[in-house]
Amino acid sequence: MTSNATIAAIATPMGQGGVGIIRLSGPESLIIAEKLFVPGPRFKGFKAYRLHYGWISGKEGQILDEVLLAYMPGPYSYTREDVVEINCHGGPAVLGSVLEALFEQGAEPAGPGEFTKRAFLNNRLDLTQAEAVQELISSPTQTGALLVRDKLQGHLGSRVEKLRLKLEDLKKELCLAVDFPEEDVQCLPRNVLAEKAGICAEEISGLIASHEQSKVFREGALVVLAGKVNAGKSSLMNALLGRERAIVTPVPGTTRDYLEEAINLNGLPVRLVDTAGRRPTRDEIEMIGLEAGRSLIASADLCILVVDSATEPDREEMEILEEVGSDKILVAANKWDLVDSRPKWLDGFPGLGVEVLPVSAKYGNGLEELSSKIRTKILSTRRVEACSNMAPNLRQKNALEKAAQELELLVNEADGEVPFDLLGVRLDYACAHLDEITGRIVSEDILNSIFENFCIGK
Ligand SMILES: Nc1nc2c(ncn2[C@@H]2O[C@H](COP(=O)(O)OP(=O)(O)O)[C@@H](O)[C@H]2O)c(=O)[nH]1
Ligand SMILES: [Mg+2]
Repeated sequence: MTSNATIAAIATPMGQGGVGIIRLSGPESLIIAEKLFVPGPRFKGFKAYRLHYGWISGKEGQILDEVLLAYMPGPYSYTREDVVEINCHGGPAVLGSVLEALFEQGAEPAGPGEFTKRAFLNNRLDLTQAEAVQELISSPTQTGALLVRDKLQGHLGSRVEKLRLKLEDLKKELCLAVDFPEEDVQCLPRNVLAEKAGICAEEISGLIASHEQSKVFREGALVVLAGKVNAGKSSLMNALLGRERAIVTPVPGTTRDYLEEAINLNGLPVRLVDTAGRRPTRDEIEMIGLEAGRSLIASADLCILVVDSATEPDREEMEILEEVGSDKILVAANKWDLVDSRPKWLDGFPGLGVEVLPVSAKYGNGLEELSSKIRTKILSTRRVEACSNMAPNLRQKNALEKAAQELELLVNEADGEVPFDLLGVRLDYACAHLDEITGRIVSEDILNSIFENFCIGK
């Protein structure tokens, strides 16, 4: 499946940087690079895995850049092919001219993710590791990146592979039972088959659950600020962001649409949303804004109900509490700076199982406590830290679900009269779905859809 072409691309992001790297991979890598490389004074020929100082020249012999060139012969390279990496200066024009010179010498432009795809096709990585490369690069926070590292090392892949081996063993036992039907009972009693398949299905369910649990680290948790007009939602949004993003005025109904901004809560990526305040209205624009707010609140991982500490929560605020439920809500008692003593209404809240945190968005008080509460509240329902280092991505989760479905069907059917060879087909299907995850057997379509989301140069 691997193409024989030697491919080249800029591997570092576009823009200005101290260094920009151009990567070549394929049988002609060194030959092409050699044609353009003008060695520095102490050069004594290319040595594998060493840096070589020199210059890259263009077609007319003009110097394009001063570089460090590394030669990594296969199979000990990223792609397992011969790889050359040229460290140039990191400017788009410099990199562009060096890349063009390589194309003139016969290199072909690399497609999206083609280096990693070649690494996969040459068995240096399984598919879960190849996908982890992309997941690692796009992790929004360090904690999120930490969760991907085990996958990059192949731990998810080997876990899935182990599961597959268990299913294969079960299949062998099943075949024995089919071949020697008279010994049916001794070979593989139906209840044992069901039990073994059930154990595998459960293990798969565990992996599926960790997808949900770690989702917040990949996609960010949705935290929605809700409440009545003028409670200080926009002020709190700005205070948490640390800049004046939302317009704040004493005029009720200042925010009519919703605003979304990303923040990093100690490793947890959060999509923080400010919504229009609740109040009865006939204004068409405001009504649309309120509706948008409602559906955001409904899909939020956490809702912060912002209330004015000086006034007892009223019907609209209680309505939000009921809509969301105590699991997914925190109350921010705002404008705490304006109250002299602890307001009486607060005492009614703990009974509802809702936590109330005093804050002053205007003066920046209570924000750290609020931030850390937001984080722990979101994570407490997910047990994220414990088990998500192998969390499958969406594609992998879908394949796991299909595998689990086959096994669950098998468990049910094993109890009845369904013949063993038909039950064996369920095991085959389950294995095929697991193979899609590791890439042991995978269609060209799936491969393309995975790698086309990669950047060029990866
Ligand atoms: N004293 C005091 N005033 C605040 C506080 N937070 C917001 N305000 C004021 O309350 C008014 C409404 O604030 P805003 O953030 O626009 O409320 P929103 O309608 O809920 O978005 C503005 O005049 C703010 O300056 C606070 O913590 N203390
Ligand atoms: Mg507002």
